[in-house]
Amino acid sequence: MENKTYAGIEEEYSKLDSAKIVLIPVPYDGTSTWQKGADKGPEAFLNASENMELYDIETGTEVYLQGVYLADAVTENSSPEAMVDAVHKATKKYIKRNKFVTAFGGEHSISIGTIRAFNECFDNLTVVQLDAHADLRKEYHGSKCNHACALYEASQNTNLIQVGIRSMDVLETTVMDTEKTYFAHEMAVDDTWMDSAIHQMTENVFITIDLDAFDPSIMPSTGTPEPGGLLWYETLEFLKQIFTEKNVVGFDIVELCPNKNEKSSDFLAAKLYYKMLSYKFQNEGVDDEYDNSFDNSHVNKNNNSKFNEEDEY
Ligand SMILES: [Mn+2]
Repeated sequence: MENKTYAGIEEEYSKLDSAKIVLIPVPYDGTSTWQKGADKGPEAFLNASENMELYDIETGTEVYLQGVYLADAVTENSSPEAMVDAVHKATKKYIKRNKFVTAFGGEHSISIGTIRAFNECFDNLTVVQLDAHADLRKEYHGSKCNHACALYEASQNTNLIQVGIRSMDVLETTVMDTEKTYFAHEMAVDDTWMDSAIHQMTENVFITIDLDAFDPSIMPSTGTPEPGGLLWYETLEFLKQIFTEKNVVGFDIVELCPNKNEKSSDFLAAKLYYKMLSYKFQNEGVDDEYDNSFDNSHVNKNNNSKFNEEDEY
């Protein structure tokens, strides 16, 4: 990837030591079943980000001043399992350095690694998934790390809330918690879904956005577009409410499948990412010290701690 800094920001805002935010690109597309191309997502997203205004009108902030470190891309692709391990490791490394960690895919299976890391580092984690597809298969095409399985693990060990769902296999109904699932056809006729979903969240929230959650009219460049998706302002309203009321500990955005003749999707992804950072840091001064609320005492106190296996960071 040619991009040296995120959004072309000056070097002083892009250094790991001082940056509060870390962005991990994961250009992985090993298991997609229909249209390939999500491996080109991070580059298209970064290129679009370089052509974006860095002042956010709504919050009146320039969030890049908080510092954004563009990490080395995770390029491990020898197997879906090895990719997930590499993403898990990179994510955890930066969480432990007290950063606000974000990732950009790549297909949705990368989120198995990010969510696993956040779930190990934060108590009572809620995962909010915006997605057209349930992604709850336990195994698909011989792997537990297929994109169709992206949220199975989270369904078993986190408080998973699924939003925008409009496509799934009948077998997934046996895994799905319908009390915490907001189907697109119901959201279309019910304006209480946002409050209801937020009410079900614990304090620590990780957000995973599969861009196919959006309606294909505004987000056509994704591997498996589905009609009847989320629109821009309702999505921002929902996200803003989560960032305001909860402790969002990190997020990832996946499944941008760029098309050289259709650039608006790349810009939507770029703007969405920047908006989420703007909401996260809107009340934080540039000189305030960031505390990602990860408690290092977990690591040192207890020798049986789940952090011991790979503390070499
Ligand atoms: Mn998905």
